[in-house]
Amino acid sequence: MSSNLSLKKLILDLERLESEAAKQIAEANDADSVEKLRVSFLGKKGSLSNLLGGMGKLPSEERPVIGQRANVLKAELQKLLSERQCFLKEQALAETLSKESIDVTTPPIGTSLGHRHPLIATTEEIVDLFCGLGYQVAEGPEVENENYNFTALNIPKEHPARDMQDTFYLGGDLLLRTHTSPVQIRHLEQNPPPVRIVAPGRVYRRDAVDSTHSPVFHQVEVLAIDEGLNFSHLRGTVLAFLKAFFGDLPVRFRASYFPFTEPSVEVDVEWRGRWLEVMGCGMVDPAVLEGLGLDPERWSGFAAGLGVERFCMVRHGVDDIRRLYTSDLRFLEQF
Ligand code: 2NM
Repeated sequence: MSSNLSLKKLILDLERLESEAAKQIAEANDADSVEKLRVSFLGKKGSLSNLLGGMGKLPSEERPVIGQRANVLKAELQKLLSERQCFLKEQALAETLSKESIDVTTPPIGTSLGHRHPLIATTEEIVDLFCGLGYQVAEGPEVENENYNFTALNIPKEHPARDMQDTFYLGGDLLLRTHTSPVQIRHLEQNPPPVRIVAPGRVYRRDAVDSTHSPVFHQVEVLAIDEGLNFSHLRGTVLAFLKAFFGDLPVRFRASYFPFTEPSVEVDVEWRGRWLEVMGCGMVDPAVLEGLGLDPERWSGFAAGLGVERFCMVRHGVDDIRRLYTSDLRFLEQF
């Protein structure tokens, strides 16, 4: 009878423990509290161990009844504890996510994208404008020979016109090109007209350095060869290009001389109250066409050459050409 009483009491205690534990677990609000509850209910010196300590007083046939119930209770509490732990974790994460936000437009720290050099950007802008008029890009070597750089361009040996473009001679008949015109000659040798090309690149002159001169600079040259091309086509092309690059500024054409064009002109734009020379051009001299085996009675064309540095300096108000070559980031980062 007494053992029956203790059995009932033990079962009641287990049931009370279960409901009490379930209540406290449901009320635990952080991971630490849940862990403390686990220790206090299921730990070695916890409530469940304590209760089962009283099992020794039971007759041996009743012990498995309690043992089984205790195991069920233990499993049940473990399940409640880990569910609560999961729930709290998820709740904390949801709260963090709702509070914290990432500004994806914030500039990165410590990296800088950089940008094109102003000279390259100007070259590309000029080339793009001519591409828009149907021209194709042609390129060639910076180390040239006398024939392509001078003779084929109607500048024979010993002719005073060679003095206008003194260059760096590399031995033999090799030299650094003084303009990109040799690219046009090479192109015409390989491609019969009609031709419309634009030749950007680095060129060399034996010049002393000052605020407007450099022994290395950049050119874009333009060439159109076709049947029936005349000075009006040259004028219209130059005006369309200058309007696209500078906007609607006054433009004037001045008679000039180049060995490879006849007639030849220099082109000025009025910029901040003064006339600025921006390019040279003309109708390709019949002697140049004949040298290429083209009949000047059938083919005619125009050519133009411009200095990229001048265009870049006018566009951005740069006062000294040397700023474009010294790679001072305080200067370059303004573009
Ligand atoms: C200029 C001015 C005028 C020019 C001529 C040629 C070629 F190859 F067709 F003969 N290319 N570029 C030329 C004409 C260049 O630069 C101021």
